[in-house]
Amino acid sequence: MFRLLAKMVSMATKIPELPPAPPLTRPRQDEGDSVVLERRTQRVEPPKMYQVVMLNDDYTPMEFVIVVIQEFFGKDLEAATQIMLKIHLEGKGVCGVYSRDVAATKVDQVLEAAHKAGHPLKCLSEPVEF
Ligand code: TYC
Repeated sequence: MFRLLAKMVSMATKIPELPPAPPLTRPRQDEGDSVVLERRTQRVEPPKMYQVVMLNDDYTPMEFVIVVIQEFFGKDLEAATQIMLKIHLEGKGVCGVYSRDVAATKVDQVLEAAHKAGHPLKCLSEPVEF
């Protein structure tokens, strides 16, 4: 009877054994009592950007190009005039930088406006090189 009682007390007060610990992964316990957390910063590539390049030609009136640059690229008269002159003197110039879809839309808008007005004005979009 006493032995049974002793066994019951022993079972009731015994600290249960822990299951075997899993292999150490992160977070890691080092020799001391500190926990080492590895910080992994997720780096995301910035989205590729596209510049809309306008090309010079001998026929499209300067005034038309200035209006187009103001209208579709949000430039004021002075900025649009400078871009137009750069294109006129150097053969091409960047009107703006956008995501791929927006740049493609700008190109379509310019080409449609030029075509409707009967001018040979051309522009294209290309990825910006860093
Ligand atoms: N070269 C044109 C002219 O002398 C003007 C012009 C400027 C045309 C820019 C196109 O993208 C252009 N009338």
